[in-house]
Amino acid sequence: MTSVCTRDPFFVAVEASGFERDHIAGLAAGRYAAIQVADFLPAQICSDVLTALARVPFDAYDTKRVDPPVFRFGIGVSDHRVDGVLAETYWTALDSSRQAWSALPLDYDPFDLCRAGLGRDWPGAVRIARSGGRELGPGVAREPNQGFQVHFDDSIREFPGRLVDVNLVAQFAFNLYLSVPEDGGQTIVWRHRWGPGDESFRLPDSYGYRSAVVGESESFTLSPAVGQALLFDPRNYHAVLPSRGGRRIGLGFAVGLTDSGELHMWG
Ligand SMILES: O=C(O)CCC(=O)C(=O)O
Ligand SMILES: [Fe+2]
Repeated sequence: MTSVCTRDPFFVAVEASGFERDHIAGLAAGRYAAIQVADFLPAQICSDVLTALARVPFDAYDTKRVDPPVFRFGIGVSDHRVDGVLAETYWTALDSSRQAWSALPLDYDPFDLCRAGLGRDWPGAVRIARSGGRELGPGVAREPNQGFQVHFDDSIREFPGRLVDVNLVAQFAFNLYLSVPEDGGQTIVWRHRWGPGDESFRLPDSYGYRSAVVGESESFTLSPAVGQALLFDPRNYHAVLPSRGGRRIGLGFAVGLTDSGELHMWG
């Protein structure tokens, strides 16, 4: 009798002590679904960045589209997408966001450190992406205390006319966790990608979907730890569970692998 395989051996999260070229290439190729790196940045740096962020006010993402609310410091492209195009408002908001980040009492840019850590073993260039010749933002600090709905991220679907000035052959989402709650706050990733039938599960006016959209798909659940970095393919549906006891703050940005083997990041 042949045995029935119920788990996809390639739908796994690898744990490593740093971002290795083979793992990033494997994520792009579908050999892995996520890469987790504990102690990605020194604990002192994580704590200094968190202390700086704890003293400044966070805004909410557009609460009509993002409910329950998610707080953020810095801006992302998702709040400035109008009919699949990046609106001019993004650039004005980016100027204010750059000023707010550079006013933090830190003598380095935490996103520079994240890009350097992610690219340390990567053979190609690692840089911030451009859109229409202009450099996009480097990322955002996000605080989804009440969780993220089940959703996917795919700039090629969200910005069909193209968001970045290069051809992307793979996309990743990067998160570095700076503060995690005592309980809850797990990230769940399902082995399910968008299909046209999924739109019947879409929550009204929301970025999210009813959780039934993922059906019986297999999933893995990650409990973030302070200092840990997570890189995954955000075309797989994912969600963040609500937190209890403490803020859940992370730095996040999108990463695109280009057709010339570079890694381009944006917020
Ligand atoms: O905070 C997380 O763990 C994941 C957030 C998310 O939705 C993403 O990175 O695309
Ligand atoms: Fe996401």
